[in-house]
Amino acid sequence: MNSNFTINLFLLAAIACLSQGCCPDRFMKVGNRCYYYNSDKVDWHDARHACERLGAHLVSIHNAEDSREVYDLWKSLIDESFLVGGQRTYWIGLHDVQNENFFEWSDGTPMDYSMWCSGEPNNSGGEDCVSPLSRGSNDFDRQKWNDFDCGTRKPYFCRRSATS
Ligand SMILES: [Ca+2]
Ligand SMILES: [Ca+2]
Repeated sequence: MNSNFTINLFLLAAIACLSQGCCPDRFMKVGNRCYYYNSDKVDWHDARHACERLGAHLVSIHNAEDSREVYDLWKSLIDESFLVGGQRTYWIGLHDVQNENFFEWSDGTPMDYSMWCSGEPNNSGGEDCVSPLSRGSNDFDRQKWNDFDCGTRKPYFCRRSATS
């Protein structure tokens, strides 16, 4: 490739980064936030720590738009056949590991919104970690949450803010 062209591309990227904020390698930029999706299935605690090692946290959801943003990103990354089957959705940062039935976000943000599936959270057999269940006939219902066994292995979403 022509080296002037390469340098110009680099400058353009740097200018865009300075004006709108930057995301680290392997993160996807959505608005002023950076997302990292890993399709490797790990338990919730490993997912949490993997995000922290990247300077991020498991995603937290504070309104319907947050939820839709994460879900749409997930749908864009996966095979549509994965839409069936709760085991294939992703860990989010919500948990009641510390105090049963007291749910909190791993990034320390307040629990100010919820979208539980009907009958959930049910702590069935001791479930403390949350993921969309991906059950239902439409995209909104498929975003609704279930508490799972934290040892269940799932892909996960990390998020951090873009840096300026
Ligand atoms: Ca629980
Ligand atoms: Ca449950």
